[in-house]
Amino acid sequence: MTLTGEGEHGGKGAAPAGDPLVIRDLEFLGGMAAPRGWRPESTLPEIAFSGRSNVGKSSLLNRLVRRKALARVSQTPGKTREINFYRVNHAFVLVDLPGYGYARVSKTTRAQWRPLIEGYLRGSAALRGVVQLIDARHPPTADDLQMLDFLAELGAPTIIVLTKVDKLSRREREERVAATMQSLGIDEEQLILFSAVTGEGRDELAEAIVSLVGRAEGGSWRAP
Ligand SMILES: Nc1nc2c(ncn2[C@@H]2O[C@H](COP(=O)(O)OP(=O)(O)O)[C@@H](O)[C@H]2O)c(=O)[nH]1
Ligand SMILES: [Mg+2]
Repeated sequence: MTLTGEGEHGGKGAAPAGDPLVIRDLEFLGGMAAPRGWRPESTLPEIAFSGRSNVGKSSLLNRLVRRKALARVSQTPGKTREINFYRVNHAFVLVDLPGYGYARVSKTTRAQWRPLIEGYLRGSAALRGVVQLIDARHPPTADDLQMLDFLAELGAPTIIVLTKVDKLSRREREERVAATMQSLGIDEEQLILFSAVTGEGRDELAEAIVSLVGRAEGGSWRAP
């Protein structure tokens, strides 16, 4: 079975030509609720998605896999408390981390998430990379920067996605891209502009993920 499903589609219901990630099979494997709690036994490569609550993570995941409700689009930010695992094409696993930094969530609840998220990121031997979401309309929050520092310390390959870019004017886009590259010290190639409303950036993100998973043939960046 190929990763991208290339050459296996055609006819009725086929995805558009050139789709870097044709979803032929999608399965929810389960949720991890505690740092050393249950997690799937799957040893397939894992790509984790991180961002503050309400950044648009569920909407992005749904767009990515072309499903209406893979990840519930939440009206109640901060509700998802587990790390959810979704297997794609029997080839790799999308890992939906709980949204962090939502003010209305109690300090106690937030204190429980951090060890869960950090424990997973430190402990998953199958993790190949992280997609970090940042709201395109605002500078990265203190929580965003803390997460990025943590990822840098781990050495995890990281893709930065600016979400909800449909809400920006052309001029605001340019300003936010320049400011983000400067404040995070990254190149334009490490940055993906995304909109769950228009679908902008979906294929670019899919391609980046396929590439991270592909690199997994050689093992994790932290493998000995
Ligand atoms: N305009 C616009 N709104 C978005 C986009 N993505 C998410 N939203 C909205 O932002 C809110 C939070 O989205 P959700 O996907 O639940 O965020 P999550 O908490 O990070 O999973 C919802 O009201 C979405 O409809 C986007 O690309 N453009
Ligand atoms: Mg969500």
